Amino acid sequence: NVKACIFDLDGVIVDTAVYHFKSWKRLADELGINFTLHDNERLKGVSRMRSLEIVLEIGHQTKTEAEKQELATRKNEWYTEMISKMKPDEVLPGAREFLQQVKNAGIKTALGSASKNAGTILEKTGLIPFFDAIVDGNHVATAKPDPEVFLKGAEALKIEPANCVVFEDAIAGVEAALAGGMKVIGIGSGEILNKADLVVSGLDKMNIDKLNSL
Ligand code: B16
Ligand code: MG
Repeated sequence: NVKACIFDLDGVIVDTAVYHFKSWKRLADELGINFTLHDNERLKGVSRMRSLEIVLEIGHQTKTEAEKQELATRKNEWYTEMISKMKPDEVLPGAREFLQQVKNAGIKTALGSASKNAGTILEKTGLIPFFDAIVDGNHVATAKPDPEVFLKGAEALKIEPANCVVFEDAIAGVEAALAGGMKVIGIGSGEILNKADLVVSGLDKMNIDKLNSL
């Protein structure tokens, strides 16, 4: 008896990883760091500051706290410039349709994202009306794999964690959901997300029957 679905944003509902990559790449180029698309995998689901630290680690560079703030801000300015142009057709296949099915089934929905830019992305893609609650990087103190972001989502919906299902594409996110006592559906590869209760390649492969079969 699933009463709420909590969705991660990047990698589940939209693919903003490409914009994150372009802006981290631009910063890395300026710093003389060779940052590849493969390296970018390590940044998925991870906070902005931790992402910067990973980029610096790849380049064997150290920066002061103040320098890191400045670099993270610069990356975010390029990133927000790109996402300000996002359109509703950038929603991943099946995501809007599944959100609608969930709503029609009387199941509550929340967003549980690490991004501080989640509000802008939902607005530009026209997805705000699909969510009963939005919890993002602006509302949490601890990052995934800590369950805080999902527990806050459940609390906002007034649903017990045991009756919530989380949709996640990152290992840290799957761990966060399990740590919060929730069921989790992995979006992506079953090999990587092997702790999830079920793994599908995308929300286009989801339906209410699969949700209730958990
Ligand atoms: P921002 P999610 C995460 O979103 C991204 O996967 C991750 O790559 C990014 O660093 C993080 O948001 C923070 O984003 O810089 O916009 O605050 O997957 O948790 O929806
Ligand atoms: Mg994600």
